[in-house]
Formats: sequence, structure tokens, C-alpha cells
Amino acid sequence: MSDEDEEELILSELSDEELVPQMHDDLYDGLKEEVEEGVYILLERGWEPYAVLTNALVEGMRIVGIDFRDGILFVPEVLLAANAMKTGMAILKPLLAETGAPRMGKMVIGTVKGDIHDIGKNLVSMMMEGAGFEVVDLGINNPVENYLEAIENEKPDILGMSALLTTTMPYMKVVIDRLVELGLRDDFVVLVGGAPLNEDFSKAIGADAYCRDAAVAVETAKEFMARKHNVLSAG
Ligand code: B1M
Repeated sequence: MSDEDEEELILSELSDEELVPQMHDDLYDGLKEEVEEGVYILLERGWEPYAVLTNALVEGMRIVGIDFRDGILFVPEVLLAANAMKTGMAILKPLLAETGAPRMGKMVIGTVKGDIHDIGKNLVSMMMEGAGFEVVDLGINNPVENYLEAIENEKPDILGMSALLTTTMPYMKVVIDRLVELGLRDDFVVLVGGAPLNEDFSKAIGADAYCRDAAVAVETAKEFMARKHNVLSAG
């Protein structure tokens, strides 16, 4: 290695065009402090929190996902990357929630049984809170009973479910079928999301909508709440 290579990289001296790919590399390498520093630098340079989230963090995790799929990265490395991502998200969370938006409604959300992926779900929660929704987050690995208990206690307008594995996504149908059995299905809107899902799957299991990403989740939730208010005011 040359002396030049060994020189420590000063993140604040990089241009935006250099810093963002460098943050992807740092996320890939699970370098929490560097990712954190990069987030602060972009914010100081006037970047919108949502732009930092999507361009620096989500895009970095997309690259991690490709190499995980291709067997270049393994679980321990991906966990480090996920931790670095979460550190960055924690900085952005209060900023995304700072919009002072009026209360839009309440959502209960959780990752389904057998599945421990929570980054996407956390992102949806953050964005929903930022848009003025009250969010009750059930965490990961939720059996149907957890959803039922939360529905009973929280009386949400929206139930959100997340699944990242092809083996766990069918569990969403287990939850919806149980809601139908109990006569509760029409009491709220069911939104589902997660990388392996699509529109057809969401229709097939009886959800109200599939949300490709957190921004779509917010838009979809808002649309359903507006429809609900229109129905109520017309009735
Ligand atoms: Co996992 N993993 N993983 N993993 N992991 C995937 C999902 C995988 C696609 C990787 C791959 O092979 N390319 C693959 C699944 C393959 C398949 O099912 N076909 C996989 C596998 C196989 C596994 C294990 C089985 C690996 C093993 O142990 N051998 C294991 C399973 C553990 C389990 O759950 N039981 C496992 C473990 C892990 C880690 C623990 C190491 C870690 C999770 C850490 C954590 O979440 N705290 C991890 C990670 C990080 C990933 C990848 C790399 C990244 C996921 C992520 O965070 N993406 C992932 C590869 C990938 O997805 N490309 C992979 C970033 C996030 C912002 O996007 O989650 O898609 P996403 O969320 C988006 C949308 O999908 C949507 O909005 C979000 C924000 O825009 N959305 C919703 C999500 N949920 C929503 C809910 C809504 C609405 C929208 O409700 C209204």
C-alpha cells in the first residue's frame, strides 16, 4: 500500500459526489461512526433528511443486499452494516418527525412471525410519524396474537405488516384470515410491504394495498384516511 492509500480520509473534505459513495462503502463495511459523521456532514450542507436517508443510507443497504444475495457478504457483516444504517437512521428520525403535521390517524405495525428484519419497518414507522401518524411499533417476529392484542388495545386506523423473506410473507395471510374469522377485517386498513412482496400478492391475501417503500406507505395511508374522512362526513 502506498503512503497515499494509508492517508486517513477526511470525510468533510469530500464533495457531495465523493461523500455519498464513500458513505455507501462505509455502510458496507459497517463503519458506524463514519456513517454517522457522513449523515451530519450532509445535513450541515443543507441536505433534506429524506434525501440523506434515501441517497446515502437506503442506497448503501441496497448494495449490501446484492452482495449478500451473491454470497460475497455473510450474516455477521450484514448485521454490522444494518447497525451502521440504524445509527444513521436514529439521527434522521427526529428531523423527519419535525414537520409539525396534524394528527392523521393511528397505525399498528410489526414484522411477521419468523422474520427478524426491521430496518424497512422502522423506516416506514419513522416516515409515518413524520407525516403526522401515531405509530405503535410491535417490533419483529410477531405471531397473530400480538397483532390481535394491539388492535384491541390501540384501535388503530391502519394495520401495517412487514416481511422480508419469501418464507414469512405467507404469514400475512394467516393474520388477515384470522381478522376475517373474528369479523374485524373491515375495522381498519391493512397495508403490507417488504422486498419480496408485490401488488398481486397483496390482493391475493386480502390486504388493502402493497407499499413498495416508506414514501408510498405514507401516501397510501394518507389516501385511505382521506377516503375514510370523506365517507364519515358524507354519512
Ligand atoms: Co436478510 N435476507 N436474512 N438479514 N437481508 C434478505 C431479505 C435477502 C433478500 C438477502 C438476499 O439473499 N439477497 C434474503 C431473503 C431471500 C428470500 O427470502 N428470498 C435474506 C435472508 C436469506 C436472510 C437469512 C435467512 C440469512 C441466514 O440466516 N442465512 C436471515 C433470516 C433471519 C430471519 O428473519 N429469520 C437473514 C438475516 C439478516 C440480518 C439479521 C443479517 C439482517 C437484518 C438486520 C435487521 O433488519 N435488523 C439482514 C439484512 C440487513 C438483509 C438485507 C441485506 C437488507 C434488508 C434491509 O434492511 N433493506 C436483505 C436484502 C434486500 O432486501 N435486498 C436481506 C433496507 C430496507 C430500507 O428496505 O426492508 O425492503 P426494505 O424496506 C422497504 C420496503 O420493502 C418497504 O419500505 C421499506 C422502506 O422503503 N417496506 C414496507 C418494508 N416493510 C414495510 C411494511 C409496510 C410498508 C412498506 O407496511 C405498511
